[in-house]
Amino acid sequence: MHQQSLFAPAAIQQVTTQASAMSLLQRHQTAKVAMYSESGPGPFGILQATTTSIPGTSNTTAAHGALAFLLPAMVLCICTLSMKWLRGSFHRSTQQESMAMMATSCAEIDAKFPPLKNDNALRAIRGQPVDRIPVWVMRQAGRYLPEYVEYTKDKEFFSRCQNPEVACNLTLQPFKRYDLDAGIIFSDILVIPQALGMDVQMIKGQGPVFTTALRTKEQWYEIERKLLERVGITGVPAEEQTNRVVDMAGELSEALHYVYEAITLTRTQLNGRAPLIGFCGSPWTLFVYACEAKKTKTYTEVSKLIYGEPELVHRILKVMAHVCAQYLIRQVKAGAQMLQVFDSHANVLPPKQWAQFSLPYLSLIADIVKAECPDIPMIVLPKDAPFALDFLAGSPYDMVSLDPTLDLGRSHQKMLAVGKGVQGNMSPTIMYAPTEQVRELVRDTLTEAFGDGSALPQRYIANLGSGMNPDMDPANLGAFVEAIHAFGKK
Ligand code: 1CP
Repeated sequence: MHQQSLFAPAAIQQVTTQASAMSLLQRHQTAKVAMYSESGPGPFGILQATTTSIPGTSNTTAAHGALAFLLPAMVLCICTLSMKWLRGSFHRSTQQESMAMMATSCAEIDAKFPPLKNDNALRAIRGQPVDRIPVWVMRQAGRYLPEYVEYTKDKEFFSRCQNPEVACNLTLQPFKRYDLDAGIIFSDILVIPQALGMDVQMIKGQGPVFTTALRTKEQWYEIERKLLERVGITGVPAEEQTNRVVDMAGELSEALHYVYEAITLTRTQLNGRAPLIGFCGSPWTLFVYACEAKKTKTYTEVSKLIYGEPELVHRILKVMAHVCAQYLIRQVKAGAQMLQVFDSHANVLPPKQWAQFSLPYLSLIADIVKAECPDIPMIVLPKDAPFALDFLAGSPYDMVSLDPTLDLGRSHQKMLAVGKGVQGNMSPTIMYAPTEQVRELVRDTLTEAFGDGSALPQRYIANLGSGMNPDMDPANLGAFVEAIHAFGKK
């Protein structure tokens, strides 16, 4: 297996150097400041002008002294300003502060549902002891199951997501076969662009296709204008639209009521068998889909925009992040017991650009969600972007879902050291092995990562590094789940 370096690449070391001057701030906030420092013109232009002078290359002692005195204050000030920009208007910050005071605990929501009989996945995220290694897999509801194919043959993809009863049945299907430790609500990450007014179709053999690619400022202004119109606000100058949309993100996310209904129904019908996972796509990933409009190998259009029009991209990402956060909060209130944010297109960006265009928005989502629902466990999946682990060690997420290129044992140790956990990361290709060999492969991977199983690993959830494929044998998922559960049992 490829050995991922435990040493941070240069971009991360730069972040760390700058962060050391900011001990007054939380780690993830410091990381954000450093990340913004090279985001070019736009909302973070001021950060660029200031933080690029940080590294301490000045020749005179006087300058050093002044810098040492001024730097923390300057950075604190800049950080506050940039956070204000990300969070929306000053008015919005005040609104969020009062929201935090009315925070909803998971216990309040739990009281409305059947008691949870298997809480191993939640215990793992919280760092509590588990009875067995918890396991679930991505796309556990999907086309590899004959009953899924049969049940969905006359139902268009998004109509399945929009019908709470159908979404509930699909979520529960894999539980009839497997002893899973979590279920993920049947939906799709692309329901958010749809809720923002974009037309997305799921085309057989092609995947998601957007009727109109989102590539210009004018298109985005029009989307914002229509969103505001939907909530009864008209006549706002284009430059002020973004903050107004951010202010209305909660109301706008009500368009996804069918997901919340599906969650409430599914959690009730799961009857405490395992926790239910709510999810969304990361703003970056959603933007890639909207901008490219259809499958691409080159990511030409989105790359042109991040380098050519970073301000526009940040503007779009900011709105998406606020809508994602409000969407997740509503999923929790509807009954979701843990959350996962899929940054499925993390691999499109080099580390430095990922730190500018994805990480701040991932962090913003978790900050907003946790201000409202402080004890909700949150997992983030930076797909095929092993470098992201170092950045996420300082983020508000509780657990990082690893891709198969990362060394499981070392990544686990690294995250344990910062009070976080890991999920994953077995290669989905093991599902193509003969069934007996699947068991061996699981056993070997777990032994290599965690020893002989005399003590079960803390803060670990087993999963594949990415989702089940339609041509995988359902029997092999059964063997996978059983082998995970057998680990450490004599
Ligand atoms: O008809 C079908 O079965 C189509 C396959 C399928 C399924 C089962 C799609 C199309 N979406 C889903 C449901 C889905 N999507 C779930 C719930 C089911 C479960 O996991 O048990 C979840 C969590 C998703 C999330 C999702 N959708 C992601 C993130 C996960 C990942 O794979 O990175 C992404 C990228 C999508 C977009 C998407 N949905 C579907 C396709 C074909 C795609 C494009 C994938 C790509 O670009 O490679």
